[in-house]
Amino acid sequence: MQFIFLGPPGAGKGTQAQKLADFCQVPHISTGDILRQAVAAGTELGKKAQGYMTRGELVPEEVMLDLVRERLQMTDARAGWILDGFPRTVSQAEFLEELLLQMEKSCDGAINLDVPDEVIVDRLLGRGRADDTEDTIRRRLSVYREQTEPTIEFYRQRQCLRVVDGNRPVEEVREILRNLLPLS
Ligand code: B4P
Repeated sequence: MQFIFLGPPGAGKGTQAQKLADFCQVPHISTGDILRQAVAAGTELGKKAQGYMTRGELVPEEVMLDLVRERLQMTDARAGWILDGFPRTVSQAEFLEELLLQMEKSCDGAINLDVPDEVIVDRLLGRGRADDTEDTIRRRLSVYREQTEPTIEFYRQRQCLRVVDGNRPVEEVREILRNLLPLS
């Protein structure tokens, strides 16, 4: 089972991807979490990523592609995964498609959590992470519109896009997502 979470910052990707991964008993792979852990540990990866994250920009492609390739090839990911935060550009989506092909796997669904901008700003200001200041949130939203939104069309064309209303209580979104699973 391989699912991808798309959607704007604060749409609830991290929240729902974790729940779905627990339910399906596969790893929740969040590129944002991996980068934040690297920043906290002061690793080379963290040093490269920190400035981009604080400014609300995407971390460069050459860093992200190696990171995702290595993570998806780990033993615990063999039976499947829920991927959250990747792809964030069409070129990341093309990379993932090629990688899955090489690994003889496929994507079972790309879930786009749909949430209006005003709700996103309120949610993220309430969360209060280091990159959740109003200026950074606005920047992340504009980066999302320019660079990430085109990935929705990419998956629509491949007929694996599922659009889910993310502007509902957490438990309602969780139920909608469980009902998308082939085994439920
Ligand atoms: P991410 O960690 O992916 O963060 P996010 O998009 O802001 O949050 P998410 O949608 O997961 O929201 P959450 O569930 O937490 O990225 C952070 C940064 O890392 C990026 O800006 C970029 O710099 C870098 N990065 C990551 N991946 C990259 C890539 N592939 N390429 C380049 N750079 C990359 O929910 C947000 C809040 O809403 C929480 O407080 C939650 O409790 C609340 N919430 C969730 N669902 C709710 C609901 N249904 N109702 C009410 N509140 C809800």
